[in-house]
Amino acid sequence: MSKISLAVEVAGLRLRSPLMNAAGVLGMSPPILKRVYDSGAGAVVTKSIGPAPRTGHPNPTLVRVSCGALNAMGLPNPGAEYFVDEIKALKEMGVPVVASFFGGSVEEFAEVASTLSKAGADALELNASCPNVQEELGMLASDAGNVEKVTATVREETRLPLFVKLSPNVTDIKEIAMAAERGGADAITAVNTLKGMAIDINFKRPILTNTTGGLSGPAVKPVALRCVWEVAEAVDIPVIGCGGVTTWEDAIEYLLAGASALEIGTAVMTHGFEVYGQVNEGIRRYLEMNGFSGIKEVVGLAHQIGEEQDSRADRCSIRV
Ligand code: RRO
Repeated sequence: MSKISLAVEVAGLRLRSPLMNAAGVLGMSPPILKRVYDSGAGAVVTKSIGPAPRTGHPNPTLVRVSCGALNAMGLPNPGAEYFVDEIKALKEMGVPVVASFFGGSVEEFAEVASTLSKAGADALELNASCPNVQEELGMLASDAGNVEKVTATVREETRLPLFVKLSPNVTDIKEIAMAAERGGADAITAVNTLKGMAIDINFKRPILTNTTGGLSGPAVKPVALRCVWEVAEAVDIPVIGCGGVTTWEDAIEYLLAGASALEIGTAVMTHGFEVYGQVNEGIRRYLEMNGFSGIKEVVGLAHQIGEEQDSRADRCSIRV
């Protein structure tokens, strides 16, 4: 049995493993999230919680596509007040909880953050990036000014570690990440789903009732990995990678790109709860075989090697 620890500290949150589930994929039922933890995750992330109960979009809300899934759930959730007991139940079971949350306005974001902090969550993940919203703020993560304002307002409501989850559906994710950092975010989660759609060729109509939805799974990994790379270069706070992580090799790529922790979502649908244990084991073997003593030594390493290559290239071009 290997002695290498997979423990990480992200924005002041100590986790026994860098893995979490991605918000939404497994809902918010405490026994199901407990299974994620028992399968090897360091913490669990709830489905995004809003200020009031919400049924979400009518079915169909999920469709499998090649290399992934498209969803347009429409933020279904029972409302923050209802969720207080669910957080308490998870805490009683010894599970570290990251409460994902959203609002339709600056005030609603602040109100929900306050309720979830008091409920005993270990950290908050501000969902600035649902692709399936038509609220007052639209998709928050598409506007740097709004991201900074909301993050700063939420920051005043809570002392908990605050992650801000960004969208890949923007021109320049670095700009948005820097706005979240200025607003007081402790970490950036990169990224939410990529906006997409699927059409039923027999009915000749979009399959999702919402027409468009968010693409997740292996199909988005190269895009999400690029986002993590760019965000890691733009901010000084930790980055949490999210998008198509299925194997330990995916996880290592994300760590090398600059992620300090990872969220795994769609792979649970395709590979079951075991995915957390399998990815943990693969990371541990990789660390061992490459002579690393912990995760921290790998985080962002590809950037340093990139710099070395650049300086080698400079030296070559001077010689030429
Ligand atoms: O509920 C959803 O439709 C949803 C959310 Br809140 C999100 O953040 N990302 C996504 O793909 N779907």
